[in-house]
Amino acid sequence: MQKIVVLTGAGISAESGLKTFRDSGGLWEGHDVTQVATPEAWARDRTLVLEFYNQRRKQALEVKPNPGHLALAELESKFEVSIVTQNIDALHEKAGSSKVLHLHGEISKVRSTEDPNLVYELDGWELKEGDKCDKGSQLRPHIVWFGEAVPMMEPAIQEVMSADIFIVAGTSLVVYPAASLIDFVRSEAPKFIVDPKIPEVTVGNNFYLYEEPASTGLPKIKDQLIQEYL
Ligand code: BV8
Repeated sequence: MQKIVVLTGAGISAESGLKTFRDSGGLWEGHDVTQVATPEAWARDRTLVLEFYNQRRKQALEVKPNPGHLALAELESKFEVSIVTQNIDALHEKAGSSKVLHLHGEISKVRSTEDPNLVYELDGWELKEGDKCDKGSQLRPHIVWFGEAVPMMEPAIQEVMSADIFIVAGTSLVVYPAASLIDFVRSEAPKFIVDPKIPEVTVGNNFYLYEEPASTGLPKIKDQLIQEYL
């Protein structure tokens, strides 16, 4: 069975109603995301960071997958499909994708500030000051902040290197090391990208370009793959 590996970003969740980083000019309620999603912000203003993620968690719990997520889930009936997402929402899982690697963490999870191996599913949307792990330390979002290492990068590279077919959907390829994953695709693997604003770095890099939203582009790619690669 041919293996498809898909790298997704905030753009695939845009039509489900979740703002992308670039859309809002990288701002949330006037705050620069790269200044709020950091260990320094957590040390300086924990309440602001808790509120930032509580608001996004509340939203993420309410939204539904769109035809882009669903097309990727449907491909599992004909191909082995492995999703590497930069997103912290659970829309791929809600759409039915069974193999999802979250490079930057998951909004529904929280972890101990004392022992990073103590990870919990948060019940509901709100994580509060004083919510503690079993060892008595404050819980934090189980998210990779800017300036923090990306522990899932090695497994993600292995996935991309094993791809027979590679798809990029809804990412500006600005954030590293995630963006460097496109350099690990085998030269013989066909590459597809779907984005209304195709990132510069992929132009002339022999990607099949689908300059349109994921909700229409991914169903088209799905049909093309079934026609040409089965
Ligand atoms: C690290 C969790 C070292 C948080 C995230 C200068 C140059 C280069 C790199 C750096 C630099 N300065 C610092 C760095 C490193 C930094 C980085 O890359 N910064 C960027 C801002 C330049 N990276 C890091 O800090 C990483 N860590 O380097 O650590 C280290 C090593 C060892 C030991 C210690 C330390 C950690 C990065 C992870 C940060 N966390 N997420 C949270 O979400 O709150 S990243 C966050 O931003 C998201 O997860 C996502 O990954 C990223 C946003 O990217 P996209 O998903 O691509 O979203 P974006 O809005 O940019 O693009 C959307 C795309 O969709 C667009 O192309 C748009 O056209 C398209 N679109 C819109 N609508 C649709 C659509 N597509 C399809 N359909 C549609 N309908």
